[in-house]
Order: sequence, then C-alpha cells, then structure tokens
Amino acid sequence: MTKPPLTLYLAAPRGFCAGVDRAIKIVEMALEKWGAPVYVRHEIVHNKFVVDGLRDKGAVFVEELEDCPDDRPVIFSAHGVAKSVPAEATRRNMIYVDATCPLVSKVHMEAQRHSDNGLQMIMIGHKGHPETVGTMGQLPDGEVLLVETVEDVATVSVRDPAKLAYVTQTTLSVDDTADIVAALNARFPAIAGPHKKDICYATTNRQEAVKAVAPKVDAMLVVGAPNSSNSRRLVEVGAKEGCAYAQLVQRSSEIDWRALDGIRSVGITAGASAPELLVNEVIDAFRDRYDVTVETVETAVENVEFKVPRVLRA
Ligand code: 0K2
Ligand code: SF4
Repeated sequence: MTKPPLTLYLAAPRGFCAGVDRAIKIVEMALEKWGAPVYVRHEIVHNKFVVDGLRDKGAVFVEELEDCPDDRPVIFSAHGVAKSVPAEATRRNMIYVDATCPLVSKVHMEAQRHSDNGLQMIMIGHKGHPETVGTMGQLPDGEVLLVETVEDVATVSVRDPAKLAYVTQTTLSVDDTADIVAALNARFPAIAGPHKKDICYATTNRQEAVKAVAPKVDAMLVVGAPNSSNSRRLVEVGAKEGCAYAQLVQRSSEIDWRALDGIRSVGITAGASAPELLVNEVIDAFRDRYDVTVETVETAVENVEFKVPRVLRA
C-alpha cells in the first residue's frame, strides 16, 4: 500500500538547552562519584523519560529535602531552590550539589541585588512553579510580589511605586511577558528591570523557531512534558502563530493520529527538557504511516555550554 506524502518541518533549535544538559550530567557524575543512591530534590528536569533513566541508574527523586537522609548526597534541580533549602542542607551537614541553571542563578542574584538596594521585588512567573518558588525564596517570605498576567499588574499593591524592580521566570512566553512588562512600566514608570532579559536564550530561540515553522504547517507537535513550562509555551506560540492544531506529546504513543487525518505537513519541536531520542521516535512513527520528507527550519545556532560544579570535576 502506498503511503500518503507528508513533509515534516523540524524546528531548530529545539530540545536540550545548556542548563538541562549540565543538570543531567551533574546527576550522572554524582552517581559515579558517590555511588547509588544519590537523592535529587524535584525532577532534575521536567521529563519523565530523563527522570526514569536516572532512577534506573540509582537516583532517588523526592520533592522535599526532609525526604532525604542526612548521609547521602542530594542534588537540587535545574529550576533552582529557595535560599532556605541549601541553608537546611548545610545545617544537616549534608553533601549537596546545586544543579540550578546558571541563568536561573543569575536571576536569583538580580533579585537579591535589587532588594539590597532598597527596591521591592515583583516576580513575573507562574504561581507554584518550582523556578518561581525558588526565585521568590531568595528573599524573605512575603517580600516578593507575584504577577502572572497583565490583569494582575492593575491590582498589585506595592510599598512605594518609586522603589520597585522586577525579575521574571526564564521560561515564559516572550510576547506575553513583553505585554506584562509594558503594563508594569505604564503603572510604575520608575520600575527597574533586568539589564538583559531574564527569559533565557534557549526559551527565546525555541519560540522563534516555532514562529518560523507554525505558518507553514497543518499541525505542530511539541515533544515535552505537561509540567514543563517552556514546552507548554511552545504549544501556545504555535497556536498563536495560526497553526490550527498544536499539541504537546510526551512520546510517539501519545500522538492522536485521527486528529491528524488529511494533513500534508507537520511541524515538530521539543522543549528544553526533552531528549532528541524522543523527537526521533516521533519522526519514526510518522515514517511508519507516511512517505516522509524532512526539512529543517533553523532560526538560530546555539553554542552555549555550562561547566559542572568543581566538586564533580575533581
Ligand atoms: O520549563 P520548565 O521551567 O518547567 O522546566 P523544564 O521543562 O525542566 O526545562 C528546563 C528548564 C529549567 C530551568 O529553567
Ligand atoms: Fe537554563 Fe534556559 Fe535551559 Fe532553563 S531553559 S535550564 S534557564 S538555559
């Protein structure tokens, strides 16, 4: 039986960023150095396939430090932690390795610096997301005000409109955040912002690539997990750019083939925490059903790399 023709447009860049690559390496190197079990506070990155693979090698994933014993090393996830977490690990004399992405740590330092300069902090982020919890936790409870939407800007109650600064989560929608920042600037003209945007290069590049692909295709698939903020933003960008069907899939088994009936072109990308192996699995699933032509749409070239902490390099 002849297969129908289909063009797959692969967005580039897609998939692993430098912070995810480093975080996974940290867990692997910690397992080599200290042996199993090594504890990891929160999913090291938001991807079940990655987490399951590390669990098989001896990593134990927990949500809180209190779920870890004192005498085994613990790793903090790429999303970052509140200051109270390493403080508590130190108090308990634990060995810990911080896998917080350096670009998240940069935002932590910014929040601290603005606060040291007497400015009240506003965080633009998603309530309850571990990165938002970690960044807000750089300052005492209640010090950082959370703003999630343009509507929130109208109601946020500040100490002194002349003494304000904002930081953001690194994985937000570039466009939605620009709207929120514009609303903050309009209501609080003196508000200070980051020198360089807090939304990271990887988030920005992956959204740009989706913008280039989405108008070309009948459907857009984003390989990523439901709890992955940056992956979900890619689905939203795809839909906003006019793609009639934009869907998150963790694995090829989640593809809804009936929804794709009659399509001639599909865009594929992957969130920063999704391994390329899963992208290949999705491509292979299309090859099983269609006569596939693959085209890459590249909007940026990335060459960012982060070193692992010194304790693991020795
Ligand atoms: O996008 P999220 O922040 O939910 O996190 P992941 O899907 O794990 O991607 C890695 C980014 C981690 C920190 O920015
Ligand atoms: Fe770091 Fe950006 Fe990757 Fe998050 S998405 S881990 S901030 S490089």
